[in-house]
Amino acid sequence: MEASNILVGVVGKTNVGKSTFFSAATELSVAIENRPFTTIEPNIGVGYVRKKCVHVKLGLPRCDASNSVCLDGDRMIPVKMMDVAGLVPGAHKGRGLGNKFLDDLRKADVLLLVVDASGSTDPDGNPVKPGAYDPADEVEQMLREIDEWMFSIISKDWDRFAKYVDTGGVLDVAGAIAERMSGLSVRKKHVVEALEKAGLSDKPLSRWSVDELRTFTRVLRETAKPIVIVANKVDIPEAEDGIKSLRRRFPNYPVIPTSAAAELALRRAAKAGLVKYKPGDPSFEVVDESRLSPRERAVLDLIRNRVLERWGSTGVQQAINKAVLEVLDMIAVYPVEDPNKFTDKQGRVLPDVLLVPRGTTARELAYKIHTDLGRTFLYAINALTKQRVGENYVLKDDDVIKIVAAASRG
Ligand SMILES: Nc1nc2c(ncn2[C@@H]2O[C@H](COP(=O)(O)OP(=O)(O)OP(=O)(O)O)[C@@H](O)[C@H]2O)c(=O)[nH]1
Ligand SMILES: [Mg+2]
Repeated sequence: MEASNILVGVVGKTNVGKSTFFSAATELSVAIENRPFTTIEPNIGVGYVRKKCVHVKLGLPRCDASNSVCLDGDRMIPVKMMDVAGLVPGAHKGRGLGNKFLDDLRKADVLLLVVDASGSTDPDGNPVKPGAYDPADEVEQMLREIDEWMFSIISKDWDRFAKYVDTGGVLDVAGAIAERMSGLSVRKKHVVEALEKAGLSDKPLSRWSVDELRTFTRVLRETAKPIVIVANKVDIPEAEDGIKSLRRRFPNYPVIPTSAAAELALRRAAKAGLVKYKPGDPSFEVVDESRLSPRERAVLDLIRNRVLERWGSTGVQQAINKAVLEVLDMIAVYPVEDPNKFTDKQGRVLPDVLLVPRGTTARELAYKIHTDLGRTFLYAINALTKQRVGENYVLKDDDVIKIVAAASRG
């Protein structure tokens, strides 16, 4: 069973650490270099949301995680991730690599906007001395580029579409807009919300000014492509001021202090058996001091002092969790066959976990597992309480659920 269809997109200015972040999160090796435009083709991989495994809550000694991984009581739930080429201001006018590559992110549900919090790259991504630039300006420039990209998609053929909706007797205007933008993973609820926020719910589309269409685009971006600001390079002391500036100028965006390079180094050290470290941990443990080279020791000391003790973590896991669990508001649900033993047909304990939007009902879950299961749904059993629940039961985070369907009887 696939754990989720969520796609997390990694975007931002060139040379700020997007691929480093992606590599740390997915453990794939990709090209990383200190120069602009290292990445050209998108990198696609699997990262993980980290969440306490429900087997711990249930007091079970262990589980048999199958579509996910259980690391000593922490469920690592896969989500798709994509790292794309870097932007520069004016990309929508063709500067740098342009903005066409953002099309690869059309299906993204949430964007991680990686910025250089240390201010050590100029607007074109060239290395400069730390503190030379304000990362809040970088965020502003990047949001503008993302908006220009969306505007170019939305405004294409807009007049014809607007006339068709206004004169063609289309009753469901939001639905028509959503359908037109389904390629951008825009859903009707996003459109309804954006129309309301932009104050355009009742205005015929053909009477919108260009400015109104731009406002609508920006608001739609905020709802359909929500953004978490990954304030990277916090291992560099100048990032201290950068974080303050970001939080001051963008109070409505989550800002996660991050050191992607530190996370990458820790994961590699853990893989090599040099340290004990789980992604997202506030600290690590050296396995055997005598096995560390002086250089390795220096790097680990730096990570401990400048990143973990100062910021609490490397931020990579926190950014993914923030994006999926808080911004997208996903909850974890564990489907089982036997609600008493919490096992599947093969007797595996809590093998699968699914990420579903909060508000998902038992029947909707059944549909996600299998269309037949949804169609022939009879009732569900909440394995935590052993109670029978109906099709409209709204799932809660960490629910363990057995679905009983006509097709599965006998
Ligand atoms: N100090 C520091 N450097 C970092 C960090 N993350 C990445 N870097 C460095 O930043 C440079 C660029 O990293 P990449 O991951 O290639 O950046 P990118 O954003 O993917 O760049 P493009 O693909 O060229 O747009 C490399 O030298 C990295 O080692 C970090 O957390 N701290
Ligand atoms: Mg890159």
